[in-house]
Amino acid sequence: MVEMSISRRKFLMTSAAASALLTLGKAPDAVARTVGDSIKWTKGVCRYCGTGCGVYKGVQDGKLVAVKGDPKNHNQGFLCLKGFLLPQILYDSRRLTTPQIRKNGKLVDATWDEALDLVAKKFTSSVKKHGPDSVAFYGSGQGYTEESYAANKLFRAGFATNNIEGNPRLCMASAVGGYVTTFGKDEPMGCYEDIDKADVFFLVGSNTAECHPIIFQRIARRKEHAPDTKVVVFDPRKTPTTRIADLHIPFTPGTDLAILNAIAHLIVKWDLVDKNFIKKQLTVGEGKEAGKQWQHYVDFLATYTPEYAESVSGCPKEKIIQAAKWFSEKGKASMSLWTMGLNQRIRGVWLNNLCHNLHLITGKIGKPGSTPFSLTGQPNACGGVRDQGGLSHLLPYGKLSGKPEHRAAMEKLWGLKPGTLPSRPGKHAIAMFQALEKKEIKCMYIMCTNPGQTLPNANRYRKAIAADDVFVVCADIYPTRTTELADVVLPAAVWGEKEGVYGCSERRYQLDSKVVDSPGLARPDFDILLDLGKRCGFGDLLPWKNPAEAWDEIRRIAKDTPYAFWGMTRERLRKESGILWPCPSEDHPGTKRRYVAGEDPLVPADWPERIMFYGKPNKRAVVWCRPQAAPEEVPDGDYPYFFTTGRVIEHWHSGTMTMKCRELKESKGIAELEIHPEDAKALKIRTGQAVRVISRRGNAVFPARVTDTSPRGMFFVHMHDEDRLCNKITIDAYDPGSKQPEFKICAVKVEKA
Ligand SMILES: Nc1nc2c(c(=O)[nH]1)N[C@H]1C(S)=C(S)[C@@H](COP(=O)(O)OP(=O)(O)OC[C@H]3O[C@@H](n4cnc5c(=O)[nH]c(N)nc54)[C@H](O)[C@@H]3O)O[C@H]1N2
Ligand SMILES: Nc1nc2c(c(=O)[nH]1)N[C@H]1C(S)=C(S)[C@@H](COP(=O)(O)OP(=O)(O)OC[C@H]3O[C@@H](n4cnc5c(=O)[nH]c(N)nc54)[C@H](O)[C@@H]3O)O[C@H]1N2
Ligand code: SF4
Ligand SMILES: [Mo]
Repeated sequence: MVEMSISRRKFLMTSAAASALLTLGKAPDAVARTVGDSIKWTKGVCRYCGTGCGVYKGVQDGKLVAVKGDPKNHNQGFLCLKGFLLPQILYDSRRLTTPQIRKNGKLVDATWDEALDLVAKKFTSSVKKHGPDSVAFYGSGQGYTEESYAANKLFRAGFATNNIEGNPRLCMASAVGGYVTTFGKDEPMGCYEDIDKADVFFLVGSNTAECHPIIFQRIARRKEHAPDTKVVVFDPRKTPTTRIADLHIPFTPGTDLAILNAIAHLIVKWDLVDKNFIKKQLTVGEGKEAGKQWQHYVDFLATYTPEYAESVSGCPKEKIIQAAKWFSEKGKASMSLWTMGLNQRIRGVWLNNLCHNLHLITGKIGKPGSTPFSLTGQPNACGGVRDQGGLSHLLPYGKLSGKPEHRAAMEKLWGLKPGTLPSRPGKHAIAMFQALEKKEIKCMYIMCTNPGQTLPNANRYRKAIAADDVFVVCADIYPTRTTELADVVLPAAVWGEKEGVYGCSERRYQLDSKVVDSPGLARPDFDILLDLGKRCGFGDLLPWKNPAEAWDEIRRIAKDTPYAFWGMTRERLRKESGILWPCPSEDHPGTKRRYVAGEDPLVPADWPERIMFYGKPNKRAVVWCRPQAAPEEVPDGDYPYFFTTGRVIEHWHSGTMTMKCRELKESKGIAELEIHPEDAKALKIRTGQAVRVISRRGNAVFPARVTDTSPRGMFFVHMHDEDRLCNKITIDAYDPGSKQPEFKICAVKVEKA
């Protein structure tokens, strides 16, 4: 057989064609023809991105052989190629199938008893000797809700520490900060159906085409049906997303606060604000004098003329004016979607606030097609970590670990003695790895995430994880850049081999199904955590026989909170293709638009307004004055270029899964440094040449690709290549509010390697 690398163009075309085939309802036939007729299909969810596409998993002769889209789910049967190729992530020969313990520097096979007894002994004796905060858990927006919940309970109620974190800190923390400061409660208020009703899309710092392909496809479909639809993309780079844009707003990295404020400035100047909505539903900042509030905002915006924004950002003012015109046009529905270009910034929360502002001042919110919508990256960052309280400062379902009354309420729900839950603040992700570095944290359990590759300033934190006198446990499905540093490696069951609930971007909770057994000794994370809990003496806290029992407890914990999903029984989730919360009772269909009277069951029937922002005590959302502020590190004489990192459609984060799929590895398997032709000329660099990228923190070598996708003065690489660690270069400075690191911007120099 001739091994030929398929071109990327062909790859993308194949992806689209496969998707098209499936929506035409040809899927069962087409897939069955390639895999045979005796296939058994079971409903589930894609385990990759936060789009949360519904799938059917096809099993034949005890093997997961195919995946097809669920036509009844929001994705209407469409999937991207990563989704179709999921079966391959189960069956690579490199799967971890045996627990391993590091002895004399080498990982050697062990039994579960040996491995978990050792983990239990290390964690419990560390708590005894050094106190509860000497242990920590670092989890993931890719674990099931039941798994994250079990870990949360084990660490907070069992070990009595708030050192519970996860990769959503690197991803969604600024979105959480934005929602909470603006609306008082986390999570989007809109839904995917809004896409079908929107006339104008703002895609801000989001490469939707590559990172949320099925959402992007829905936007493209909307444009096809309503050709007047406008798509505006705010991104310093040209991407496959900017390619369908009616307007691309390019700018110097880090200057989009000025642009978003300039858009608000114009809307106010043109008097296209919704005065009635502002008067009845909003405040400007918190604690401002009622009468002067609006004027305070108008005064704040005075600086942000389009001319000023152009001078700060380099984006021609005509483009900013055009974007403002489209967004604010009366009678048109506007939807904004954003992701890491905004969140991974030291001003991530502010940027989120600025997106919300545009919707609030125009009243383009809570109506079909009009909504601010933060796209979630991972399949269960919303359901399993944000909602369920898997970050150090949170407790389940909107409660905070720093609030005595919230801890007391949780203690009651969990049947704990008053005072059991710790009041000491836990550490956020970066602080946690810094505490590991200082040996304040001595034992860490890492589950379903690969921080040895994906933390910023990786040299520093890889060293901390690898240090001899700390004890790090890592549960994964393959050897990774983290397992290579860990003291104990636990083989986990993967998607398809276990069951649990995922919650995607639009508050849709869905049940993912087990269809095959895991190989060797690999076990579901849920079972491993329960087993460890027992060995540590906390069996009573985790009394469930299976994830379904834990789910019932979770439903009970969430009852009477704004997350109300009591109505989502396991039976319903098994039958239905996902339900959007709030869903307070078993006969409730779920809620498309939150806060909206007549739609959201938590808004009282006699509420006189269209919307009730019940997350805030005064039921008003907040318009925030957030000024332009520079990134932590900008180019200078020594490090003259911007460096940014991100994603391509073929691969997933650290590549542990997608690099096991042949078709995906062959397309974009290697991280290339994208260099603008002018920079390449000045630096005398040609495509294919090895280039060393150097920051104040570290360096890595990439083959160059000369292309005009990045603007002059800015380099891009994708983050998926475990042999070329871009995070040795990135910066670990973080947003003071959300503590989310500024992956998207740092300064570098380059030299030929
Ligand atoms: N194929 C694929 N899909 C994924 C993932 C994956 O690994 N692979 N991961 C999932 C996860 S967890 C996440 S968080 C999402 C991420 O989804 P996205 O955020 O869409 O992806 P990124 O490529 O990280 O970054 C988006 C864009 O931010 C731009 N950017 C850089 N600097 C700035 C700036 O100063 N301002 C603005 N406005 N933009 C800037 C970059 O040029 C980039 O195009 O994707 C999810 N989907
Ligand atoms: N340079 C740069 N770095 C970034 C970002 C960026 O934009 N640029 N983005 C950041 C963001 S937004 C995110 S979300 C993070 C993601 O960072 P990570 O979460 O570290 O990356 P993943 O590759 O998704 O890691 C998931 C791990 O879980 C394993 N796994 C898969 N299924 C299971 C399972 O069922 N159980 C267990 N125990 N393990 C499993 C996989 O093999 C993999 O090693 O990266 C962050 N890092
Ligand atoms: S768009 Fe996301 S959820 Fe949907 S199939 Fe692709 S990777 Fe999976
Ligand atoms: Mo993410």
